[in-house]
Amino acid sequence: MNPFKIAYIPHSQELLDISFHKTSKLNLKVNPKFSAKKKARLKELKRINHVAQHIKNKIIKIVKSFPTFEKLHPFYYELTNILVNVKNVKKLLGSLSGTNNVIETILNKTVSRIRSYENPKDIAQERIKFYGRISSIIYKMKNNLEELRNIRKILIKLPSVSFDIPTIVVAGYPNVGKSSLVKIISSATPKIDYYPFTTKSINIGYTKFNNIRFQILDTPGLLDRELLKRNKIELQAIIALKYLAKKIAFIIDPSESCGYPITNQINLYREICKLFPEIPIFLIFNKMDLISKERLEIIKKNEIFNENIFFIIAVQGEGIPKLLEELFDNNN
Ligand SMILES: Nc1nc2c(ncn2[C@@H]2O[C@H](COP(=O)(O)OP(=O)(O)O)[C@@H](O)[C@H]2O)c(=O)[nH]1
Ligand SMILES: [Mg+2]
Repeated sequence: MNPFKIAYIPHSQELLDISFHKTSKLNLKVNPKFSAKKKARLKELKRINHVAQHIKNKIIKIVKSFPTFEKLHPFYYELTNILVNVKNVKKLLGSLSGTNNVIETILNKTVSRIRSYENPKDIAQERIKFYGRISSIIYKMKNNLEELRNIRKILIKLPSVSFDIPTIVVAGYPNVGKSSLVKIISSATPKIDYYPFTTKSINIGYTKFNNIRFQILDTPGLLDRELLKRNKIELQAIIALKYLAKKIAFIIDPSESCGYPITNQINLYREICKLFPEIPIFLIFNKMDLISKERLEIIKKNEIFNENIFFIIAVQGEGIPKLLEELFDNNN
């Protein structure tokens, strides 16, 4: 499951508007027997306490709605870290919590000043000054809140993966037909387009084979380059392979209509084999409708594959039943 159920984060102006608006609707009834001075004092105290409390509660709610990052499953921790940088999120949340202490201090000072004033006009003045101070504190948090809003948007949309279902991760270069395969074998409805990187994040589908439920992950295309040079989109695929894959379905497009030479695709395949030596990897040649027998023979001769290769036409479903039988065989 996606562990991020983060509370709504308002813009700074929005936070102030709501707090002041709610406070303006506050029931300010005080004992009619009290003196005018006392009545004025009590009303203003009620107002400032309400504003402070409302903002503080909102902030606490936001901060608490973030999970403890260290307790996250490593899949989600690493995904969070590459997408939004955990250290930075912690810093932002820390400074948001710190705002609450500042509000508390200002509130206490204002309360004692209001208590010491006799003139209702001075008391009202003090409340207005308090509103001003609170506003400037919240405005100072403007960029901070905007950044947290963006982080929230990213995190709440992370895929909801299950860790207790056998998982097959589909990997390969962009445009080789990963999403097409996932679509045909599972419940996922990934976006399929003739552009590399249409899959910018991980899509999930489920399927049953011989009564066993499988989770199929469609990952963003990987390119044949060093791990350190990989971008955020590609790293998501690596993280899915690392933490979730029971098996890997690695797709190659020998027709090269994906826009990438077969040698590069095979290099990537070899690299993935080296990175994950303990995970069974199924080598799949897709788009067999676009390549001649002669060309295929040349490729096979040049590359010397020791492994079993599956040949499919994902968009037509050809070769899929045979592939699935092996892929979903629990003894493999
Ligand atoms: N001719 C042919 N086209 C395919 C086949 N499989 C996928 N495609 C096309 O290749 C393009 C990229 O497919 P997609 O599944 O989005 O690739 P991904 O980037 O690896 O997920 C799309 O235009 C697909 O329709 C196939 O077996 N034969
Ligand atoms: Mg795709």
